[in-house]
Amino acid sequence: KGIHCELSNLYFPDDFLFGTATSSYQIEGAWNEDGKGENIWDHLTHNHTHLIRDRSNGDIACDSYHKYKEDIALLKDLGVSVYRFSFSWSRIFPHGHPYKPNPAGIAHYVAFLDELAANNITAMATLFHWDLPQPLQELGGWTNPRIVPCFAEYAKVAFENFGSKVKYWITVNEPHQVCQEGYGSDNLAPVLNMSGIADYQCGHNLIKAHAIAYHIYNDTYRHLYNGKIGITIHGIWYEPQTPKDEETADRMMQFNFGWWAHPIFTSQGDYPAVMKEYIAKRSTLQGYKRSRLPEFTQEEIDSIKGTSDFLGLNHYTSYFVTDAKINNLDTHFSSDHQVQANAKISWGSAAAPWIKVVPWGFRKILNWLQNTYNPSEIHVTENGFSDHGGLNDTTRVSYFGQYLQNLNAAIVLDKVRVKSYAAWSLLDNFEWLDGYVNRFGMYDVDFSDPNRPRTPKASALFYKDVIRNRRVGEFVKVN
Ligand code: PNW
Repeated sequence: KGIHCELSNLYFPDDFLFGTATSSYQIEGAWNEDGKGENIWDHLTHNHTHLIRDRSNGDIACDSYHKYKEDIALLKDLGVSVYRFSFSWSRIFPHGHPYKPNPAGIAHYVAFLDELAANNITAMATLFHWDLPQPLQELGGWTNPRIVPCFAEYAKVAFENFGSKVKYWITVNEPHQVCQEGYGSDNLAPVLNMSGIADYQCGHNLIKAHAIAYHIYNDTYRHLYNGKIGITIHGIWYEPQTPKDEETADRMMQFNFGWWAHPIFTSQGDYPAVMKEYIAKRSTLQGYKRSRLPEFTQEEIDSIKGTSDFLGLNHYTSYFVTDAKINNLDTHFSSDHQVQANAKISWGSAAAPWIKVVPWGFRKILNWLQNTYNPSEIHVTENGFSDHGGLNDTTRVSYFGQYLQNLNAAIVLDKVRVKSYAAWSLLDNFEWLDGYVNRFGMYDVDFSDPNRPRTPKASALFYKDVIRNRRVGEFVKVN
C-alpha cells in the first residue's frame, strides 16, 4: 500500500509536545521516608513477595525520590518538553484518609516541580497511578463508595499545593487496569480476582471519583491556574478478524474502552448500551435479581458527562477478535463480553507477551477515537516496549520508529488532534508483578549498584533525534 514511503517524510507540527512517562511507585523508592504511609504495592511486595517474578519491590526502585534532579537532567538532555509523572497519594495523606496532609511529602513535590520549571519542562501530573494508600484498601479500596470523598480531598490538596506548577492533570491512570487487573483478576494489586463483580463496583466508584475531582478543578482552580484536566484510558486496538467480526470488534472496544470513555466523552453519557445489555442478560441467566453492572442515576450521568478536557490514551498493542460464544454461567468479564482476542504468529513480541508489535493499530485507534468521541485534544500518555535489558535496544528502536511513524501519519495525514506523546518509559523501573525482569526504559538503570546509575540506551539517542528533527529518522526494522 506504499504506507512506508507515505510515512517516511512527514514532520510533527511545531506545537506538538514530545515527552516521557513514569509513575511514583515504579521509580521513586524512599518507600517509608519523610512520613510516607504504606500503599497497596508496599503491602503486596512486602507481604506476598512470591507474587513478584524476581521477588523484588519498589522500596528503592530507581531512587528517583532522591535523584529527581538527575532524572530532570536526562529529560533536558533528551530534549523533551513535557514530563508525565505521578504523585504518591501516601506521601500526601500517609493515613489514606483525608486528614493531616504530610508537609514533607508536599515539599518534596514542590521542589521537584520547581526543578522541572527551571528546566522549562511542562508538568503532566497523574493523581492516581495505582499506589492506593493501604488503609483505604482495607476498607475495600475502590469497591467502597467512601473512597470517592477521600479521592476528592486528595485531589483538592494536590490542586491547592501544586496547581500553579502543573499544566496537565490526569485524575486516574488506566481505570481498566486498576479495576479489571486489580479487582477482576490477580495481575495487579490488590489481586482480588473477583471478575464480573468487584471490577464493575470498582469502576463505578472510580468514574464518580474522577468526575468529582474534575469539578473541583473546574469550579475552583481553573480560573487561577488555567491548566487542563482529564483521564488516561488504556486502549488496545481490536481489529475484526474477518469482515463479519465487525460487530464483535466494536463490542470489544466498548467493553474495554467505552466502559470508561462512554460515560465521560459522549453526549448521552452512561455505560455503553451493549455493555449494559450483555451484562444484564447474563446476570439474569445466572439468577441475579439485578445486573452485576451498577447503574448511574440520571443526575450522576449528567455530572459525569464532559468531565475531561482531553482524552489521554495509553497505547501499546492490537489484536484480532472473533466471537467467543461462552455458554457456561461463570461470572467473569470475558464471559460477559463474549469475545476472543488473538495475535498473529508473525507479529513481533515484547518481553511482556501481551505487547505485540502492530504499528498500524496505533493509527487505527487514533482515528477511531477521534471519530467516536470527537475530543478536542488527544494526548498519548504512554506507548512503549519491554525487553530484558541492555544498551543496544534495537527492538525498542524498531518499535518506537514504527509507532511514531503511524502517530505522525495520524496527525498529519488523517488530521487526528493529537497534541502530545509520552514514551513509556524514561527509565528502567519496577514493572509491577514482573519486578525488574522486563525493562521499558530509554535509560538503563543498574539496580545492583546502590547509586542506581543511569545510562542512555540506543533508543534514547534515537528519540533525541526524533525530537530534534521533529520527524522519524532512519532506523532498522527488526520486529
Ligand atoms: C501500563 N495489559 O500498564 C501502566 O500504565 C504502566 O505503569 C506500566 O508500567 C506499563 O503500561 C507497561 O506495562 C499496563 O495487560 C499493564 O493490557 C498491562 C496492560 C496494560 C497496561
